Amino acid sequence: MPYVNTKDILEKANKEFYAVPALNINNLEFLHAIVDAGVEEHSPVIIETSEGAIKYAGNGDAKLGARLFVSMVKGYADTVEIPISLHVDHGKNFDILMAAIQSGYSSVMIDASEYPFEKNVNETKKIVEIAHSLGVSVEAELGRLVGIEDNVVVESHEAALVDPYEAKRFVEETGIDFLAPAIGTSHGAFKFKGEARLDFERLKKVKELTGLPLVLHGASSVPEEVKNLAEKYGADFKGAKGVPGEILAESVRYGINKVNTDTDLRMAFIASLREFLAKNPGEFDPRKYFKTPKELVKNVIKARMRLLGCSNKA
Ligand code: TD4
Ligand code: CA
Ligand code: ZN
Repeated sequence: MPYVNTKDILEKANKEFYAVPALNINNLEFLHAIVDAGVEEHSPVIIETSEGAIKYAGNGDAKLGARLFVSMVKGYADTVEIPISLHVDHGKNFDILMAAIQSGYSSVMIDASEYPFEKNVNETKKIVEIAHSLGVSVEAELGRLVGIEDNVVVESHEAALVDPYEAKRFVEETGIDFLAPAIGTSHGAFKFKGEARLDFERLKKVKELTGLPLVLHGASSVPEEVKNLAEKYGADFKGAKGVPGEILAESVRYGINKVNTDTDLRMAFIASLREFLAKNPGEFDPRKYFKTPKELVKNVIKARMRLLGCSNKA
């Protein structure tokens, strides 16, 4: 069961009340770790790439990056038994979205959430029309992630979070396939100053009014053991704090089906790489020094798959 539409993975998750992690990559090594985790857990896998990742992979050329990612993921998917999809994360640039759709991505996120409601609807609709005509599914976002998004500081006030009645209208007017409602998370390693808290009342209401598969952005947990390992070998991650596992599990009970995760993978990789290099100062073969980082990234993903309930759902 190789390369599939993200919508198929998420509609099954929605029906059966679990979530699937959507895992960001920039290069081949993280893809290895993700696919190995999916195979070992017998879990479906969603790979996602930001616009920055697409440009990076194409060495500055987004069209090339999109083509390379599609051939890498499709080629890889053909060799395994689990369903794998490829998604554009936080798409804002029309040309990059078109390049991804035309290259064969299985889904895209159009992120026009910084605009007023009507403009968000119109921008999203435009992408839905093109994407659906080519069998590509679409995610959109309502509200803003708390913290810094698009270089704008978003305070943790109500206005930044999703309005459930707007969500219902948004879904009806745009025809999107899955929705990311802002409920209090943020990207990166520093999510909460005090106690971690998400707005589950809002989440429940959005689910009740839309019924769609829902996406949680900024969902990394910053595992204590990963943070400690990195700091033992020289990293400075003071104050780093993620969404605790119990809160993620609770969000799945209230209707989250896609859990976006990038920071945890980056941190696991760097923690293990620091350790390896500290212990093997003479090593300079990338195939050797990337081995333990890939292993730790894989283990972090496997733990997440078990937590979200997608193990053995492939
Ligand atoms: O959407 N994401 C991943 C964000 C990826 C950012 O990529 P660039 O650096 O290329 O812009 C998430 O919601 C995951 O958030 P988290 O930081 O919690 O893993
Ligand atoms: Ca946004
Ligand atoms: Zn995100």
